Parts: sequence; C-alpha cells; structure tokens
Amino acid sequence: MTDYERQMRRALSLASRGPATGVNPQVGCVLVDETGKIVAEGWHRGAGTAHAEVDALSKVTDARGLTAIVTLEPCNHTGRTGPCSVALIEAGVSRVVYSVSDPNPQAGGGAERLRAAGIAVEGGVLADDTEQLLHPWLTAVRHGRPFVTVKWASSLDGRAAAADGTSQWITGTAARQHVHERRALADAIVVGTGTVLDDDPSLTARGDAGELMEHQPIPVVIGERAVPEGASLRSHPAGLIETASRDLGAVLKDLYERDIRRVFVEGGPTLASAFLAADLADEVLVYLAPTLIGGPRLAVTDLGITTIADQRRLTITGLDRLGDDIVITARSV
Ligand code: AOF
Ligand code: ZN
Repeated sequence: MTDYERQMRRALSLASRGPATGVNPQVGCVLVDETGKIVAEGWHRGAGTAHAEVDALSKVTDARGLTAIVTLEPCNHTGRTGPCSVALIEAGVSRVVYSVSDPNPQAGGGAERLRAAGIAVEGGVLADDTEQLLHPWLTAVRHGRPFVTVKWASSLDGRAAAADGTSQWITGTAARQHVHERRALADAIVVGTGTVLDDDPSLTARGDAGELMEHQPIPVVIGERAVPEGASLRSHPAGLIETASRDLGAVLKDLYERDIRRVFVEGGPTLASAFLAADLADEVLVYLAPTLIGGPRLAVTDLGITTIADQRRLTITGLDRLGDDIVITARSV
C-alpha cells in the first residue's frame, strides 16, 4: 500500500463518521506534511456544516506546503458553504490527492481550478473503496434522481400474502428489526395508498425496544386516494408527502429536488413491480422466510417481461441469515 492509499484509508474512515443520509455525501480529509505525517483531520457533518477540507484546514495555523488527501474531488462552488478549491489555494497547500470526481454539476471542476493555481493534483486513489462507501449518493447524483431500494418480504415460494390477503407475519423479528435499520438509512420511504388503507402502517424507523431512531425518513404515499384523516402516517415525526402522479420518474425527480437522495420503496407488490418494470430500482432488498404459501399473491407481479432473453439479471451484493430468515441484497448490473 502506498502512503497516499494509507492516508486515503484514514480519510475514508473519517468520512464514514458523517451522516449517511441527507443531501450531501460523506467526505473525509487529512492534511499531511512532507514526511507523510498526518497533521490534521476533518470530515463533513452534513449539509450546512463545513466541508471536510475546510474542517481539516481549521485545525492548523499554517497549511503552506502541506498535502491534502480528500475522498471526493474538492468542490468548486458556493452552495451552503464556500468553494473548497479556493480555501485550499488560499491556505497554500502544495498538493491535493483525491479519490473520486464530484459528479454534482454545480460543484465539479475543483481539480481544474486547483491545477490552474499551480497545485499538483492527483485523482483516483482508492477509487473503488470510495465508490462503495458513496454508492447510493454517487448513483443518485449521476442520474439526477434518488437511489432507489425496493424491499419486499416473501415466502420461499415468492408469495407476499395468502389468498385471503393476510400477510402478518411471514418473516421473524430479526428480519423485521433489520428493515427498521434499513429504513433509517433512507431519506424517504415510499408506499402506495393501497398499503396505507390496508395496513395503516406507521412507517417510522424504530429500535429493538420500539423507540424511535434519531433519523426518520419522510413517508411518501403514491396514489389517487387520500391518506385518511386518522391514519397513523398523519402523525409521522418527519411529516408526509402525498402524490397522485403515476409517473414514477417524475415523482423521483420531484423528490430529488426536495434534496432526497435515497428512497426505500416498501410496498406493496404493485408499487414494487411498477418501480422494477420502469427500471427505476437500483437495488432490491429481499427477505425470504422458510415457509410456503402458494396461490396468487406474488411478491412481484408483471414486469412486462414475456421472454427469457428479457429477464433482468442482478448481482448479489449481500446475503445474511436473520433468525430463521434470509436477507438478500442485489443490484442491477
Ligand atoms: C467537498 N467536501 O466535505 C463535501 C462536498 O451546499 P454545500 O456547500 O454543502 O455543497 C454541497 C455539495 O458539495 C455536494 O453536493 C457535493 O457535490 C459537495 N460536497 N464537497 O469538497 C465536502 N461535503
Ligand atoms: Zn467543498
């Protein structure tokens, strides 16, 4: 491992201290002297707070001649805070080493601006690691819509409910707790009105003892029927977004404009299938219970695929046992 890689590893670990949700990415930065010693560390704590580079720079009195190792290309814009490229130039650093280019069209161009100011700039260090850490954020910004996880729970034979519609409970408590942890990694939870009317879900992210987690994604209900006055969702701590649009691409674009970068689609089969059919699912999260139900209530319905050549191949990125159940994460290739 080179020195830059070792220092980038540290910057990545600092980055992961920041919030995984919200409009801004997790970013870390270390400043090193000419002997390779880390003299300052910084990380980003969420939108509106200092960027990682500025946080690190604030820890030294004189940054002249130092090298900045940063997990994302320094930004070049004035957003909620000023441009990091300019902060690094003014501080007098002599070299900037970053991992992944910033795909945000408003913020990009930092590397060029630094080079134009005579600073040595190198990108791509530990790029695979950063791509993995920031996968949902990078995917969202590259597509200009939130990263979409579609979740369902089913029997081993792929059913989400029995013929009469009863579905509680197919999976066990460990799987259900896992769902809460995954909800808390999203900015929004999306459901159809059918699920709201049938189940009256609260859609909060709760811990083992039923307590509310610190971060609560906002519920988004898609459908023409209104959410009833007394519905549990009406007292959700993060508020409620309702939309009657059937155009899922337009719904996602609207959510992106509201600074939502990660959505968790939770129900039910009709909505999950609509996201899958529209090719708007970046990831599926499938809970499989060792039970057989049979019958017509499939977890995923028609995807518009009529011949095997059109099947949608995925790559499995995660596989775990949760009590008696299995959880599989898979992504589009
Ligand atoms: C960096 N370092 O630590 C972060 C960056 O609204 P702002 O000012 O917070 O800018 C947000 C954008 O800046 C964000 O979308 C991303 O492109 C970049 N984030 N850049 O150099 C950081 N958090
Ligand atoms: Zn910045």
